[in-house]
Amino acid sequence: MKKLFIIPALALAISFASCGGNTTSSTTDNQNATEETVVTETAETIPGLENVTISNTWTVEGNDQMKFNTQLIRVKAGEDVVLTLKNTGTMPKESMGHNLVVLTPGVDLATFGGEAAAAAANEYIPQSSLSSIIAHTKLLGPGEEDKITFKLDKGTYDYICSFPGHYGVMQGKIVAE
Ligand SMILES: [Cu+2]
Repeated sequence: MKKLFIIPALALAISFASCGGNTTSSTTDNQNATEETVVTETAETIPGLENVTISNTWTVEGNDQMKFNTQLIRVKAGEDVVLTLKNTGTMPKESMGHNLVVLTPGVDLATFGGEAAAAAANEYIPQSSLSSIIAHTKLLGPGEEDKITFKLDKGTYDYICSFPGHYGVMQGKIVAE
């Protein structure tokens, strides 16, 4: 539910940014927020990126607390990335299944999340948005794992779990450099 607030706040921040330089002191906070938002899109300045080792082999775990244990991944662009997702939980797939979906840059997570939630028949991989998906694992029940291989151009990519209600907290970034 929190993200329902965050999205309008972001839109507000962006609209302030487009107002140009003639802003009053009352908009300073919004400007600062906007700068931080923009900065996170730049690979070199993602907070904590310097602490992440570049590797093209990763294992990410999803659990019953609806969390990925890894939220920042760093890879070499143009080479195979081998990513394994493990569901370390014990809750049934029907109520706490997890997948990992790597999205193309610029995809709106809320829009995609909504389409995914409506795609129960296809394990929450929306056929209408396949062009937004670079790679995805299967939907995993407790104790299951799946390995996927894909390549990325240089850039920053979001990944999410597309099980309904999960993407707001189960999300991370892959930086390919
Ligand atoms: Cu999930």
